This record gives sequence, C-alpha cells and structure tokens, in this order.
Amino acid sequence: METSEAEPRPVLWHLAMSHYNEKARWALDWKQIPHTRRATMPAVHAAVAKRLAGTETFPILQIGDEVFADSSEIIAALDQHWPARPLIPDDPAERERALELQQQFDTILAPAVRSLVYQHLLVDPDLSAKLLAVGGGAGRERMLRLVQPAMAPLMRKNFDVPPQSDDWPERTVIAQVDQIGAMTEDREFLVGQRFSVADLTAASFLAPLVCLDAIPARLPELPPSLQALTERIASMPGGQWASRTYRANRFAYR
Ligand SMILES: N[C@@H](CCC(=O)N[C@@H](CS)C(=O)NCC(=O)O)C(=O)O
Repeated sequence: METSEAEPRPVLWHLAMSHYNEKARWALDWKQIPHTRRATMPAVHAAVAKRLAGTETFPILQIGDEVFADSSEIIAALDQHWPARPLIPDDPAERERALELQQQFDTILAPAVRSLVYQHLLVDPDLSAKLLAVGGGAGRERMLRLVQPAMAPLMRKNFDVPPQSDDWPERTVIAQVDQIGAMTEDREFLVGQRFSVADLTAASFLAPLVCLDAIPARLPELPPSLQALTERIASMPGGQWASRTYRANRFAYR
C-alpha cells in the first residue's frame, strides 16, 4: 500500500511506556504511514505538550501545521489524511458503534488499567523508575529513581490511584473484559467484519495485562503483586481475545 506523496511526514510525540501512546503508534503502523517518532521523558512531556498544543498529555501528532493532541483525534486525522487501511468504518451504524466503543475504552478501560498498574507500581520506587524510564536508558532510570518519592504522590493524585485496599480499578477492568468477552463470543471483531478502531483501542489498553511480551516498547515485568490478577484477566474470554487480537494485528503489515 502506498501512502500519499503529497502529505507531509507526520511527527508523533509519545511516551514509550504508555498505553494511550501505544494506541497511536499501532494506528500509524497499521496504516503503514512513514512517520517520525519523538519519545519524551514522562513529566517533561507535559511542558512539550503545552508548547505544541496547550495541553498536558501525550500522544500528540503533528501533520504539517496541524496538531492533534488526543489519541482518538489522531486516529480520525490519520484516516482522513491517509484513507487506506481505514480504522473507522464507512458504514454509518458501524462507524457510530466503533466510535462509541473507542470512547468507552478511552474513558473507562484505559484509566482503570493505569490506576490498577500504578496501585502496585508506585509502592516500589525501583520498578516505577524502570517502567517510567523505558526508551531512555540507564541515566534516565537513575534520575527517575531519585525523584520517584516526590513524583509518586503527584502521580497518585493526577491519575486517580487509590490505595491497594480500594478495588475499583480491578472491578472496572474485570467488568470491561467481561463485556469484551461477551461481545466477541461468536465473532472475531468488536464491530462488523473487519479490524477497526474499537479493536485497536481495546487491545492497546489491555496488552500490558494480557500480552506484555508482545508490546514493541519492551516494558519491564509488572509488579509481582499483580501476577495473580493478570493471569486471571488473561484467562478470561475477553482477555484471550485481546491477546489474540493484539498479536494478530499489531504487526499485520509485515
Ligand atoms: N485522552 C487522551 C489521554 C492521554 C493520556 O492520558 N496520556 C497520558 C499518558 S498515559 C499522559 O500524557 N499523562 C500525563 C498527564 O496527564 O499529565 C488520549 O487519548 O490521548
């Protein structure tokens, strides 16, 4: 598949370890769009986001003068600029359903996965520094290890990370995986007959829990205290679907 010669080469500003960012990376790879990636250190990325888009989160995509500061906006822009290998279905009913599911996973599943992982990660400064430093080398890890005690309370507050005794993140993830399992009981894809933004979004967010080894960013192992739960999620029908879907489609262009 050819990409349009007329389009400028997009630039993706991203955080190597983040699942929202994996969603944007996968979309670019799925659509085989040549692009430039700029990985930034967590925390520093907020200043870059402010400068680029007046926002605080990554991923951010630049296409020429246009700036898209949200993973869903990025996917819509990619389909608009590079229509081949569409992620958003053409059929109006399928389109509506796919975007509705994307919105649900963006606002319910992704924050719950993040809160769940951080509940177990932030109590371990060494593991926290290792995960947050992904893509940056030993110097970055040492630096993040030093600032972790000051960063951890801020991250708990910013990302709504309750104490481990509060099980809302776990309950929320399990409920979402249950629903995904029910929706894919007798079908390969969440919407229609083709891989869409709904599948990509759900599988991006669940990959750290169900197929960590398949993620190209090479994340470190999750905290041991999460192992029993991730094994349970990976064995649920929705967890198995997410792992299968990620492995089958993350590198489908190769
Ligand atoms: N709705 C946004 C959410 C992105 C998001 O929350 N990104 C996180 C990385 S996991 C981030 O940059 N967080 C930093 C912050 O909120 O300060 C999207 O889909 O792009």
